[in-house]
Amino acid sequence: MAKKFYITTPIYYPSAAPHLGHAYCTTMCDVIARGKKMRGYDVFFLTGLDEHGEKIQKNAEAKGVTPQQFVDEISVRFTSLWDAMEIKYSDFIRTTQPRHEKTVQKIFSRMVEQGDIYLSSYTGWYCVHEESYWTETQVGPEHLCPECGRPVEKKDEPAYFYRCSAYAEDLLRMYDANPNFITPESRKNEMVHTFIEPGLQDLCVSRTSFSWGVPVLENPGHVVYVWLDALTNYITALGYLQDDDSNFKRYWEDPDSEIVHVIGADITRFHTIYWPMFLNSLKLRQPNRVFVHGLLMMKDGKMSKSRGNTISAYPLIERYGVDAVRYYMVSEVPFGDNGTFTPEQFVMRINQDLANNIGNLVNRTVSMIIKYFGGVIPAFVSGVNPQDKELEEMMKDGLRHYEMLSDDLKVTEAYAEVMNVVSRANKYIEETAPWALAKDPEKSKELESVMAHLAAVLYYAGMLLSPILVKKSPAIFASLGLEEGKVSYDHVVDFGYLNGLTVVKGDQLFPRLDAAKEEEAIKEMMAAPKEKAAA
Ligand code: ME8
Repeated sequence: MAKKFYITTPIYYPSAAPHLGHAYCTTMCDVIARGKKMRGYDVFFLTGLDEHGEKIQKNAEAKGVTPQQFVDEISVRFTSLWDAMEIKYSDFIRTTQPRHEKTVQKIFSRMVEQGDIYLSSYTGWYCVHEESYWTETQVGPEHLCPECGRPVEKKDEPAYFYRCSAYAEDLLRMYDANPNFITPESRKNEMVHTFIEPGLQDLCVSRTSFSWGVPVLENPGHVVYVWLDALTNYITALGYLQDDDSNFKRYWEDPDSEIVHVIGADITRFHTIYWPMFLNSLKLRQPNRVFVHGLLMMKDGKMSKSRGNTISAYPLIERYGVDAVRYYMVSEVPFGDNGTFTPEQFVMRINQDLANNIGNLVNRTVSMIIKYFGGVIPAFVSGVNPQDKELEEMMKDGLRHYEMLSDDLKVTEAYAEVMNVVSRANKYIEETAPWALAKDPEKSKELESVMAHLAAVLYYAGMLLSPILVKKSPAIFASLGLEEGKVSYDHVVDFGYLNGLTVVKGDQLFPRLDAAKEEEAIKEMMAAPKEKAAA
């Protein structure tokens, strides 16, 4: 039976339209999900929106619409962007959907019944922007939010609390038993030393000061505080405590299902401390991993909706194609590290990797097979040229590394393995010099072998890059004369698979860009008026 894999993005706040930072996280998850599907896993990929909270309520009021109208409008901006980015999610959860709200109420009631949640009152420093309460020490003498730097306000209200102390020990035991639970490792140390060791404060899980949230059935006037509401999306979307809970059984309850949450560093505390505790309360298994990716920044700091220093993915997709944008995200920022978006690097990646490396290999290989063999791919034989074996071994090793690195979520490195093989193949052309072999009738075997090897590399690269190059990968297969149904992961190092097929010359895969001109064009996109950039 196929191995199960459940991957989630954070559910984003639809307080404004999405920017390239949101697209980054979602694209990385899409690439991971597609990669697993390609390898035969049974995959469920969830993304969605976190639609409640004071910030949404205030933004809606400012616009003169209801919060529901407000989120309905912005949700379309998210789903349209995901369509444009070719994101193939299995489900899109919105926390205003009845399936979610009803389940959150059941979860809340159960926690109250169990004594995990109790009624008290809260006084604290509250940041409206981050929707977080902070302690006196955290806000410092100037009373500024430690996360976003905005002024915080003192608040006092009746509120329900989640009893964290009950589960702190379990949490540390769970981290010890699952060394990969939080990756990268540095994030785990930060959680343990900054939050758990000093003693966890009970978490406020309801509000009375605003109304845009899931009503607490036990106590009218209270709405569920946004993190208990938000985090549970990962199970409500699967049908937890609902009539049809088949996906929940399949992707969550099954101990063999691998569960991965991908998040940004800003929300690590919620996913690695509170979420495991909530799951403990519900007597549910833990996810296998919370992977903390880095931020995509602009030169002047973190890209964020409120700072207005965002760049939209749309003009980039329009001008360079979705594959180029997806490839840039995977290759430029090692997954887990922070990265800075610059027009120079964007253009350099396209030119160096896509145009000069893979694009060039496709172009040269197809042209030479047409020129020397009338378009028919010669039969694959091993060991004719001195470099043949090395190239074959590199492909086999590369495949093993690709799988291992992908499974470990070292996504950037995994795809770099594939691009290394492509570079090696371009070098193999220089070394074997097919144009010279073609002039010597004694060397026809050598020439056949070179062409068969190059075609095999195209199949290999087309397949392994397909989770990123969703449009161009089918074009590579088409140029090898393969019909859609004939493409399968099983043949990725099945070197004789292409024998006798007839290649087809297609359009240039990735035309080389005029660097200076394109850098200017991207700078203009970055300077576009905020509303346009966010569209
Ligand atoms: O925090 N670079 O929503 P949010 C890379 N609703 N990724 C970025 C980014 C950037 N510049 N900016 C945002 C929330 N992200 C909550 C989450 S989950 C149960 C609730 C990504 O709209 C990154 O993954 O502020 C970050 O964690 C997430 O968007 C935060 O999105």
